[in-house]
Amino acid sequence: MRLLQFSTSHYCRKARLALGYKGLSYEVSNLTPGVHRFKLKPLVGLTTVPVLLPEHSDGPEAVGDSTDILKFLEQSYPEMPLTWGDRDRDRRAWLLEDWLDESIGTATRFMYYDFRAKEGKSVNPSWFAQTLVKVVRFQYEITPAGVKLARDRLNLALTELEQLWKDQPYLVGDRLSVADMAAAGLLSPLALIPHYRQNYPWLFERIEEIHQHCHEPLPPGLTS
Ligand SMILES: N[C@@H](CCC(=O)N[C@@H](CS)C(=O)NCC(=O)O)C(=O)O
Repeated sequence: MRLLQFSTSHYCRKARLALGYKGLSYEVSNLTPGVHRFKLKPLVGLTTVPVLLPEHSDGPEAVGDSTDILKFLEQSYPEMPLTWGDRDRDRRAWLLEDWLDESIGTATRFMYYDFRAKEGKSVNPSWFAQTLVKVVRFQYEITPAGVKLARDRLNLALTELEQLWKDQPYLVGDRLSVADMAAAGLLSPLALIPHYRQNYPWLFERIEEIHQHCHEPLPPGLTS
């Protein structure tokens, strides 16, 4: 199996967490931003990473979108399940997964690139890195008004996640699920932002534990 990715993408991290949790062996190909779309569009009709190439005669040639990758892995590799096969828990886990993917993953991107352009410039002040930050801010229309909406959305989300993770280390049921994979991957960019590190220590403890379960190296900011 091969994962087409950007090494820094939090959506790709989410897919790697699921692959790692299931103990599947795979290779990664790091695509070059910009030209990536010429490779991806003919494969899956999308221009975003991650894309999984199962490289298996029985399966599809390519699976695009991190949620569909998790669904594909769940169906094709039922060992180390990330769902239950029970209607209520599965529905809740996939609902949280979708919310984290569509709403929260976008909000963390806004906060992360706003930080990298301002007080977080020192993370990588090189001309190349700062140009990339500018391009991403332009591409996703990361404006001050959008950043404010993202901040409010994250505040609400973190209040809810704290409640869910307070009594037990799983968002749904009694073990890790697609919801935890999505949360740990898509909130990981916040680890570099001091405000979140100071105010939500429980979040980063949880992100670390999930990465350890999934044998995935820790995200920037959490690496010792
Ligand atoms: N909902 C998609 C989002 C993936 C996504 O936004 N990927 C970004 C990198 S973090 C990307 O490939 N951007 C490049 C582009 O839009 O051309 C998923 O879950 O896979």
